[in-house]
Amino acid sequence: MHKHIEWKKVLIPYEHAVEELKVKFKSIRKELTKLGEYSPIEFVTGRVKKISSILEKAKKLDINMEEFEEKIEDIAGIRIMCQFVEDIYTVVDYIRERDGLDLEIHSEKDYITNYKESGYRSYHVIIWYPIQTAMGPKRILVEIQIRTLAMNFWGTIEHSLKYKYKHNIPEHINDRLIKAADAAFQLDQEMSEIRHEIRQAQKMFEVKSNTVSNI
Ligand code: 0O2
Repeated sequence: MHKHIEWKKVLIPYEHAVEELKVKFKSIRKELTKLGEYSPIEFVTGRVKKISSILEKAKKLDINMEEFEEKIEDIAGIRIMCQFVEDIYTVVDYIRERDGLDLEIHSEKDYITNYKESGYRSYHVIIWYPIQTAMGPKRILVEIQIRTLAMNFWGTIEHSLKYKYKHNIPEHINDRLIKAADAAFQLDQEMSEIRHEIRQAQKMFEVKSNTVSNI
């Protein structure tokens, strides 16, 4: 059996990192909104991977539990949702600009150009993030997933089906899911085509609601 791991202790810095990074990305949106500018970030979520999922992944990747913290890249996960595919790349640029400042880029996975066989689309940036723990400084891996609202809709549903069927989704449902992934991406492309009109309309709506709230 593997060495005994004090999970509660091990996962504290990961929880800490998720909280900090959520605040940082949410504040980009807050700042831009306050300035009356368009935010490429629609909303941000985060989670620490469940212990059972960490163990499952370690088994799948045949990882020794001595080294799981360097090998499992998504123990801490941040998810950034965008309205348009173009916004994803703006957010990726934000992160790249911070490389060497408050984070360090470990790697990038472009599952938009190279979408997965399942139909999964998202852009992943894996970073090293420094954290100050009660025991001193520590550097941990965090996976930042950047995706559109449509990609998120699909991903969330597919994830729950995978969970329901314990990774063995029946073929007829799988076929539908692949079709749905393509349809979601087509929706993203259609929205991109009329992006300027949508943004103008949203701006007009913002001005109007600000005027109303000033009365
Ligand atoms: P949890 O704990 O349930 O949130 P893999 O070997 O396929 O697991 P890979 O290629 O190493 O993954 O992917 P990566 O970049 O490490 O990302 C893993 C995470 O990306 C997953 O977390 C999902 O959040 C997301 N993801 C990757 N592929 C898919 C997919 O086909 N469908 C969905 N819905 N999400 C995917 P977990 O493992 O689900 O973790």
